[in-house]
Amino acid sequence: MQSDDDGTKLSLRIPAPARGEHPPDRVRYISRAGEMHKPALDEKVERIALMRKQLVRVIDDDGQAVGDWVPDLTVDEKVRGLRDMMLTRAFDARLLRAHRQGKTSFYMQSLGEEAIACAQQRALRPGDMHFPTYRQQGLLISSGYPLVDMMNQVLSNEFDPLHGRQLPVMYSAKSHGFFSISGNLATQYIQAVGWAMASALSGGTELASAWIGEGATAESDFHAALVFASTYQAPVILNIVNNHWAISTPEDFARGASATFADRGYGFSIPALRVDGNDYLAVYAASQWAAERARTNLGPTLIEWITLRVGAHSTSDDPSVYRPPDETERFPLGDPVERLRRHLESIGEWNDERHESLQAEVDTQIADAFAEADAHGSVKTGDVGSARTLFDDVYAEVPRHLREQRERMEEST
Ligand SMILES: Cc1ncc(C[n+]2csc(CCOP(=O)(O)OP(=O)(O)O)c2C)c(N)n1
Repeated sequence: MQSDDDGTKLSLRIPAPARGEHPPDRVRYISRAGEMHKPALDEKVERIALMRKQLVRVIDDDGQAVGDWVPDLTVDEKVRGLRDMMLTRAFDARLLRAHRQGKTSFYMQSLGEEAIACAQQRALRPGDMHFPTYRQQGLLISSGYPLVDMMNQVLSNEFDPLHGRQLPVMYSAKSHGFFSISGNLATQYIQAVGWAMASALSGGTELASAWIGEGATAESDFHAALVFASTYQAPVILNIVNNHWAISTPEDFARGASATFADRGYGFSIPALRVDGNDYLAVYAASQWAAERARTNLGPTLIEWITLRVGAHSTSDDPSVYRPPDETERFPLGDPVERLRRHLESIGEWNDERHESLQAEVDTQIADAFAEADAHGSVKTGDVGSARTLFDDVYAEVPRHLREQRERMEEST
């Protein structure tokens, strides 16, 4: 039908998911390892504009670390990185099993994405503050936070450090630079920028690191955060974890007509990189570069990490109804644990025997921690925190109406 003035009939582009099919370009613009130049920290944003369309990679197909972005890490530090990732993976596997055993009501794993959180944690300093999503347990694990405390939180037992205030997996650990996770997506992005601004205003030296999944970048909080970060040149790293799925929604929905999520930074004159998120060495190097920029008052850096959510979104999700069954095998960036392992092998510092022994050590650590947490009870045993503490730690002074509710609750129990 034509409009009154005989103009073109208007229409919208309505994204439609291709259920169970492989999109033709699962990862756009794959650069070769070592291909990308490492710019000076203060390089003008226009001169590195193409970095938002390319991909920083360090570990090549043979396991060698190549190019300008090779980070200055000792063999021990690389082995520690491998251990952090394997520990995170084993932690996830055990807690996923705990869900099947009815010991927790909910769990979210980070399978396939471990390098991003584990390497960035090691690249930053104590005192810096992460504002994570629910998929960055690797930050907390690599920081040395007690595994038993994390497990107590997930099992919702009496030793849960958060006393049942938060959904399982929504940790909070100020002492370990881990801001409370919010279930409301994207809120942490503006909080991170605000925290970074406060750090600078108070003459501090600590930077903030904001975390978001690619799907949640569609939230207006994400865009508001970029306005403030660029206007005030806040000392913040703006991480976007592009794991290709927002529950069942493919990444191109939130990306819209842009070629990449890193494009979002360019519009705000924020230097933006795309980085291979399954390459521990690339993640470490890019995080260090962004941290150095923030520490020397050169402002924010936006990094789109390319990875794949290998597992289900959460224990409430069944991905078999929407994703191709062989997606992981066909993912071109491989597995982060296997890639770092191969790198260590290729430089003569690793072999199957050492790998198996590290795996056994990690599995024992997780089994021991789980046994300790499980002994404190879980939702299955009913050894959960008392409802009487419901209003504690929320208000400096509990308001009258809540005091009355607590009294009524005590009378009825
Ligand atoms: C404001 C808001 N909208 C929607 C949801 C429901 N929700 C929870 S997780 C999720 C998907 C997020 O995907 P993404 O940001 O890509 O992160 P990922 O889960 O892949 O790590 C949605 C829509 C929510 N928690 N908060």
